[in-house]
Amino acid sequence: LATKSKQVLSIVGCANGVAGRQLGCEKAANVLQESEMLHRCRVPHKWRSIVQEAPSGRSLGALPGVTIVQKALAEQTAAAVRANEELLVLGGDHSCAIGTWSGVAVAMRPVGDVGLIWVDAHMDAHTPESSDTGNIHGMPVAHLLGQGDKRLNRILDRLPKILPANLCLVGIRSYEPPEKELLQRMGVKVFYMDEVNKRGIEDVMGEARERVCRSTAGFGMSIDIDGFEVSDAPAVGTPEDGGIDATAFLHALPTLDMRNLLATEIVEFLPRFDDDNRTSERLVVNLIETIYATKSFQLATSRNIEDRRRLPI
Ligand code: 5AB
Ligand code: MN
Ligand code: MN
Ligand code: MN
Repeated sequence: LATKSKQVLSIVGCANGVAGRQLGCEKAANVLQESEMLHRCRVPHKWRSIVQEAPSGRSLGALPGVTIVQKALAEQTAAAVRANEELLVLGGDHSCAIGTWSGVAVAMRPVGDVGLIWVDAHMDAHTPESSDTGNIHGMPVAHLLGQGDKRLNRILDRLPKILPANLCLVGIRSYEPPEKELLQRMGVKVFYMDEVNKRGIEDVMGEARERVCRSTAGFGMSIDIDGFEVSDAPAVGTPEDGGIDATAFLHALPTLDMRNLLATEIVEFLPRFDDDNRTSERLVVNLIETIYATKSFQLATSRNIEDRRRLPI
């Protein structure tokens, strides 16, 4: 692990969009690969690959195509984890979480379970049966927990990829009753937006990180940018008012112990909806820079946040 601080960040793009409410997320990986803002990012990085979407229908008609793409993505993320690479996945609509975390979980099986912090406005905990829209970007959480369609919950192996106790959702403010029932029944911790507003995002993310690391070999973050305030991330297909303040989130990140962060994914960026200042693209790059500057600093100095609070740096 110690050598990871000197490593180049490996980026896997997933150019998928048919599982979203609106088409367009499939353009994000290529936009980010060409992004001047990302080129100037002070975290050294290289693109490992971009997984391309297979032709398929929309809504539940996308399921066969999504299965093919997510298996290919899972093979990429598993290979990156096995090679001890520092891994970032850039989506794509949020169905790419099925591939990202299936690959990470299967590659980590010999070491232990994987914890996951899910930052989102939505629960993404539908099954094909419970969903009103049939849009698979609203279903990755259920499938990672082993629920739903076997084509999507048995990628690379037949086991559930994330255990309920190792999962926390943060920023939630839009969901349908069957999603809440599933998560409650399985015992998944949800930090709703009203709790974030009361306690502050730093406190909530600290508790979430602590929970997902209690009995795991490391943790990941799946960041749906519609979790943030719409003015901070306008370029999304399913905006919801009253989200996480992005500046507060960026300030909270360096207070988290990131040393056992296994991978991050940033999803649901829909480039054609960005504003003239490219606010959403800027947020994606700021998230990458803050997360990986924090992690490499903590590894290089072997300090966690408790040490940093004691020592002047
Ligand atoms: B996202 C909705 N619950 O199932 C559905 O952006 C929205 O990945 C899902 O969080 C939003 O279609 C999925 C109404
Ligand atoms: Mn969302
Ligand atoms: Mn989502
Ligand atoms: Mn969305």
